Amino acid sequence: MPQTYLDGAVAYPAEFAQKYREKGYWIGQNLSEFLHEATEKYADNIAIYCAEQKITYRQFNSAVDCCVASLYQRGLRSGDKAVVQLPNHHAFYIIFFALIRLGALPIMSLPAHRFSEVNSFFQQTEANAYFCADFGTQKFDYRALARQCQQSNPSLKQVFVLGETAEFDSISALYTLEIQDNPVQPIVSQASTADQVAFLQLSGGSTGIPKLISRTHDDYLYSVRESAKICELNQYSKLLMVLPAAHNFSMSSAGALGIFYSGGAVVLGTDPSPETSFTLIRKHQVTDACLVPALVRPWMDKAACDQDDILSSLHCLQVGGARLADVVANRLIDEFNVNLQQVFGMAEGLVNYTRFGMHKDQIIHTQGLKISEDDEILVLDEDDQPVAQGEVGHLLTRGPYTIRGYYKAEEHNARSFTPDGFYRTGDLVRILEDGCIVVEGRSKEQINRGGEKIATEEVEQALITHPQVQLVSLVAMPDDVLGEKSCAFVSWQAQQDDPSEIRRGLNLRQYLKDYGLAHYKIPDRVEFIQHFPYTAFGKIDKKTLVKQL
Ligand code: AMP
Ligand code: DBH
Repeated sequence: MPQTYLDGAVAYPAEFAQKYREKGYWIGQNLSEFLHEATEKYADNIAIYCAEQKITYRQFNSAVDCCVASLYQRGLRSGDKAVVQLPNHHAFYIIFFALIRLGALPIMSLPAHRFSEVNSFFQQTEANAYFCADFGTQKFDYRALARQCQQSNPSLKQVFVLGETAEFDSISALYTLEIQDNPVQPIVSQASTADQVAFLQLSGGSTGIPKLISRTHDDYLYSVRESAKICELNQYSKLLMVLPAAHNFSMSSAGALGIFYSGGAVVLGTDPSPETSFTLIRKHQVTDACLVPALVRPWMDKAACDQDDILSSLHCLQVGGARLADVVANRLIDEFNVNLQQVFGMAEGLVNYTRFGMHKDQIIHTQGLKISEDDEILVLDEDDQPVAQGEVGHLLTRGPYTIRGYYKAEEHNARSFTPDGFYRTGDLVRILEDGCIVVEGRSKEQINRGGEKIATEEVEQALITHPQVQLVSLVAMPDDVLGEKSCAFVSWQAQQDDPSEIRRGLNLRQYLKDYGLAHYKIPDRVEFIQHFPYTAFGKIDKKTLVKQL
């Protein structure tokens, strides 16, 4: 392990690192150099469209330099850590690259996160800075969240706000998008070397709070370059970004970084509705878009209603994050003439894509092929033995861009990784003869609500803090639109003036909001029961609960 590797991050074993370098996967470039290279090649191309603003690569890179100097002036240093929770706005990319160029570590929070999650990021990392919006697009006051986090985390010294700053520092004051006659002298890059951790990505979490995923420059950029090739991006590509920008899919599959690698443009939108998205697609002649399955139907409905052939105008529509129903994939291709690409990935690493030249059946019924021939894939049964070819089993993986352990999670890592470094993804898959992977379900306790992952244990732990809740269990229920929704089974300690069950359910949901859980984690349904079913081992039997739905 390199001596200076970030504390708490699990490094790749030396022999694997050597192999990945020899094979040309890891090229020794860090993300700061990556942006410099893009700027040298594509200086006058537009990199980002954000509302009425157009930002060239030259402006982008100089804004990053300017931001590095400002952050340095305000006391941020190499080795610092910062939780970044910003809406889809150019500030997000500028802050991300500025922190990296400064040698500080961004922690990629999503706008939907609330106190429970954001606070846990500070607790786990002792981050000393927080970048947030005033209200973002969610009518939620992130400055109040900042104050709450400051109270419980003495490490948090600096808060930077986009918009109305209140008592905090201003993000807009950190940089300008104008090219200056006398530019700020850029601070010599303090970015970590390519083999070191570049930033912390988040998992949807399968137990408790989301886990932190340390990604190195080398491994991340390998996946970005290969993804950009698979997605056939070039300097004329324009990618619509209406999913949260910090998500791993949005960042790297091929995402904004794939676009920056290719010299194309990211078109930012803060709302994924078809109305807003179609307007942006038309205005900017967008070529590519990435969506979660839950957004596909409203997009199709709007296009059908308006007899609009906008979807077929795209070079590619990517869908990933949760299983896309085969019938929907079929409709996209047959009725809407879409060049569809399914994307099955995870912030931990492994990403699979259907390829453009594939047979229609492969694009509709599978989640495609892995990126790298050195993505090692195992499909195992309950006893960790390989299943027969084509059979369903647990997916485990190891490779040149898949982590070897979560950040500071030794105990959990012992369960989620095999001793020889395979990641237990928790997904149930099947590998077809042509090598394509099909996702059949999940074995881990996670609900996938239209691509937003809910760790059941986290919501259960929040519910159980309610004084009248005795026992809880959160399960997935099938949903036509979102794929899955959540239902909480609750046993309730009755009191004399107990409200009706409906009122109780409403109160519980409000309780969870006040507790600080993200909105998408609040159970869609609450069922009150007297007795829980148990397995032979004495655990609550979720399978039987699901049957009661
Ligand atoms: P995370 O570990 O939070 O990054 O979430 C990754 C998980 O999302 C995967 O392990 C899958 O369970 C799920 N997922 C992502 N893409 C797809 C897809 N195209 N089809 C089915 N499940 C998916
Ligand atoms: O769901 C995911 O985490 C995901 C989906 C598609 C992902 O991380 C990715 C592509 O890179």
